[in-house]
Amino acid sequence: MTKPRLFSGMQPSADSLQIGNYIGALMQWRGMQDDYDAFFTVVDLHAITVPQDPAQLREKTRRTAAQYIAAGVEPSRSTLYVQSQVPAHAELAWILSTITGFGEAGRMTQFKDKSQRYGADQASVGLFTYPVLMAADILLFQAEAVPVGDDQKQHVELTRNLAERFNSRFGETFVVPTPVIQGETARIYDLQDPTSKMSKSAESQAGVLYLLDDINATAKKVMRAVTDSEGVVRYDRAEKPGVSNLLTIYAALTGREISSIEDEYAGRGYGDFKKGLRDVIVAEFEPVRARALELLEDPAELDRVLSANAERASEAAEQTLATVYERVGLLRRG
Ligand code: AQP
Repeated sequence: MTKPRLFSGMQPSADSLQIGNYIGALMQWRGMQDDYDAFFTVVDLHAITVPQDPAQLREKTRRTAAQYIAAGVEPSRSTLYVQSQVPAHAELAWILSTITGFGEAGRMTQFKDKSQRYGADQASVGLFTYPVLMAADILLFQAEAVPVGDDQKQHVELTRNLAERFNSRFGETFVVPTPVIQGETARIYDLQDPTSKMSKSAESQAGVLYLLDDINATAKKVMRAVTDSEGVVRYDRAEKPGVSNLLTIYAALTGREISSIEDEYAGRGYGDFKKGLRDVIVAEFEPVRARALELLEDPAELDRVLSANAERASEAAEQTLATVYERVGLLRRG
């Protein structure tokens, strides 16, 4: 029996992924490989929607792929490749952009956030059409499931709308995908500013836990995380965003209920709680970091694996693209 398709990806926009990427996406990816024909992409074409240094971008792309593998994505079971090595992504994005409303694209909150960060004059058209490229990524593979963090939900909604619009205008072509989002753990916040989403390319790195950071630096960041003056380990997102965020991370990494962690630390204060969390994070990160760094010692082998996987991805993508071109009425080369 053929397995349903799954698509997901991350931008190579930093030297290292952060714990939100790990909990919100990678942990899910790892667990879904058995049940799905999965495509995991390093979305470098998305990363260039904001300025990137060319040499560093190549390095970040390899580093991102190495972290996927180190976190448990198996390139012999799932298709792990680099987006720009499969031209069909950009080709389908163009077609989809012709059926996307300007106002519809303008409502995407990520564009609003990022264009504010870079300033209206610096924000590129590519940043504006980012969600259309993401829709193309997903629809190319006829993916049924799209495991993402909560921040990407709006983009998957747009993808669904575009798939339905194309299907009704040109005939059944695309599978309409469903976002797979893990409730409470779907959004991890910055440790120094626990009302903002943690981001790998954040301006200040003080509140970001990077997978590839020196493990002592990570431990220090956990111990310095912002809490509150109540001194009680208790989940309350509105009143206690810092402690609630730490509880979310603890629960996600251990698979425990938040209430059981609250019980364990009842009457013990934040120092003990942070030490407990630090140990959990260090134990989780250490093997992933070691494996990723080992893979990066042989970039030629990593590049070879990625190229072979891109071949596999191209075959699947070209099939969808050929149907789309046919449906839209483009005259094909004889
Ligand atoms: N803080 C987060 N909590 C839970 N999930 C998160 N994700 C990202 N941040 C969190 C999920 O990780 C995947 C990576 O997506 P991406 O690299 O394409 O872009 P992003 O969502 O914009 O991630 P970052 O880390 O914030 O990157 P930059 O700084 O480059 O913008 C997605 O599944 C996302 O939901």
